[in-house]
Amino acid sequence: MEFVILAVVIALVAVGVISGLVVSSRKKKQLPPAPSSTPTITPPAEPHVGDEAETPRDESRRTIEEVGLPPTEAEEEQAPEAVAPPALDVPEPTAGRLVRLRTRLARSQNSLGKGLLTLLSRDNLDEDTWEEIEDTLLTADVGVAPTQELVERLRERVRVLGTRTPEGLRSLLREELLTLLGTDFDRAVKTESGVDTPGVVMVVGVNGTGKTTTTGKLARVLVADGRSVVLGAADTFRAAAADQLQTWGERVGARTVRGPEGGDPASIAFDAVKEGIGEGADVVLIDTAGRLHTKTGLMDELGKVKRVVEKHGPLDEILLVLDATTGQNGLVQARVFAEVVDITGIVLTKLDGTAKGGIVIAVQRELGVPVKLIGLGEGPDDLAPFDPEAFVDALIGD
Ligand SMILES: Nc1nc2c(ncn2[C@@H]2O[C@H](COP(=O)(O)OP(=O)(O)OP(=O)(O)O)[C@@H](O)[C@H]2O)c(=O)[nH]1
Ligand SMILES: [Mg+2]
Repeated sequence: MEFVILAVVIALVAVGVISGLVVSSRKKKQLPPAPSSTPTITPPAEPHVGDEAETPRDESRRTIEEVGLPPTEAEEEQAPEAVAPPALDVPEPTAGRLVRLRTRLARSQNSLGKGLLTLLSRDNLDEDTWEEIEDTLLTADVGVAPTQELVERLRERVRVLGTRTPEGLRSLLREELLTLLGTDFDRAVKTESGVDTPGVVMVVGVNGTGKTTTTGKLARVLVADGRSVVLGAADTFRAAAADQLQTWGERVGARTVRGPEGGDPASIAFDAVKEGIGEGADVVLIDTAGRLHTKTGLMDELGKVKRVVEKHGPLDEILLVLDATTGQNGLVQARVFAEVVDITGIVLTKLDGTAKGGIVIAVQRELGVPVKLIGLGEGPDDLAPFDPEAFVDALIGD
């Protein structure tokens, strides 16, 4: 009886050893020396840490046909090309974005709205209260002239209408803020040339305001709308700038035209438009630098980029990107840029990180150009079309 059990054990171990040989060539090396002729009982190797993670003994074994050879070095090098391209992102539609992102606006800005409403709901709207209202608006970067205008009109209407209820005052405030923002600007980003060539959009602004991020987010919006996009990396200040843009593009399948670091931004922009025309793209988006290598001023350079691109035809949109958190500084920048290139729209970024949403009013006033887009976060879909009504509602709560 004992002999039978021993024979069965020997047979099992032999099967185990032989099938172990075909499992993998690596495993082979760890096995004890191969039995010479007749299998002998070899004690199982000492278990090591992590042994449990290995294939259990009784799992079905692969045959030699199923076990492929390890890739050769040459194959390993080629491997990445053989891999299917990564799936493209499906960007969110723009409709309803401001609603989705509204809490971000409200979170940072309800100080303005709440402050104003608290003041307006005081029983006695005396001189001091009106002054506090003025201060609140100024603190939110609405700007001196628009603030005075708003307070004057509000005072007058409150007096004439005898409005006293918080709801009544709230709706008057809403109307006045909307008047300041202007409800009849065309705020659509113009991405169609009206002829057979791609629409061309140039994005400008000082460094760090969010130009590249905005260009990337805008490309996503366009792709989501079924348009084909070519990106022009006309920021040659550092190679990483073009990489950053290209990364955005790759996620949605938009190609990036780029040149050498320190190369001529105008010629890259020119090439981007040329290639966009060549391949029948719908839109070409040109990202520009906020800083330069050369001694030429940023403004001279931008003027040149614009002139050179316009050899292909007029630019359809020049977006000035301003960082809302820089407040009044942004206005000074806006003025300088507006002198060199004809700004057609403003993108106000980082509104998620400031209580100074009033800058929207100030900057439109300054340039006479509408805010068209707002940035409400670093996420790829955190760019929303600017809608005055939704904005004011978020500002003062509805
Ligand atoms: N919170 C927040 N961050 C933003 C927003 N837009 C851009 N940023 C961040 O701002 C930083 C600068 O953005 P970039 O797009 O690189 O700015 P840029 O204008 O291209 O900068 P330069 O190329 O150096 O001129 C990045 O960390 C962005 O993620 C926004 O709407 N909200
Ligand atoms: Mg950039």
